[in-house]
Amino acid sequence: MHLYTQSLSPNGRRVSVFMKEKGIEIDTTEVDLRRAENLSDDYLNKNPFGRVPVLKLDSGVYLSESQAICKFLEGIKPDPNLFGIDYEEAAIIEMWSRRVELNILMPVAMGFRNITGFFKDREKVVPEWGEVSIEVAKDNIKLIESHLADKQYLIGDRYCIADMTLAIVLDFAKTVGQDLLGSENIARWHADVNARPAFS
Ligand SMILES: N[C@@H](CCC(=O)N[C@@H](CS)C(=O)NCC(=O)O)C(=O)O
Repeated sequence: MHLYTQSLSPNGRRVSVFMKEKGIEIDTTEVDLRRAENLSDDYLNKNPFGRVPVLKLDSGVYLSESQAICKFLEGIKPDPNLFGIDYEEAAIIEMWSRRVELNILMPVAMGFRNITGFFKDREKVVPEWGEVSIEVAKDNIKLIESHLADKQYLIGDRYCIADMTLAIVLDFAKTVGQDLLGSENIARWHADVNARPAFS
């Protein structure tokens, strides 16, 4: 296997933290997003959407989408379980993963991309859309704050991939000046998740 990633990017970090949770090591090539290496013909043959991360499987297949890569790695190394121990728990974790991706990760990413213009060499940037996106993320995080009032983790008393994704997104938001960690339950939950060795 070979991993193409930018380890410090939020989606790159999703795979690298997941690998640490599992104790998996994979040969890795760091892709320079600033220099648009991810938009070269060679890279687009691996992922036509031109995004990191991509995992080349031993079968020769190029797998992209960080959650899909993590799911594959869970299949290789099932312990510790992060995707659900039976179909009911797997469905609940899927629900939370999608809630986190669609309602927090996406608006934070849109905020970052449109406010900073980090990728303005390759996409249209609309700062106002960025500001609106951050407001959306701030509203949505309030729902998670309430949800965590009587729970240690998103699905209850145990950590799963949805917690990992949310913590990485909130870390990223903070580094780009959007602190969504202010409320009590989120702060307690975040300290707990961030204390995991995989996050060090
Ligand atoms: N849904 C994809 C999103 C991947 C993505 O947006 N990656 C960003 C880094 S976090 C990227 O490659 N950006 C480079 C660019 O937009 O040119 C996933 O989960 O892997």
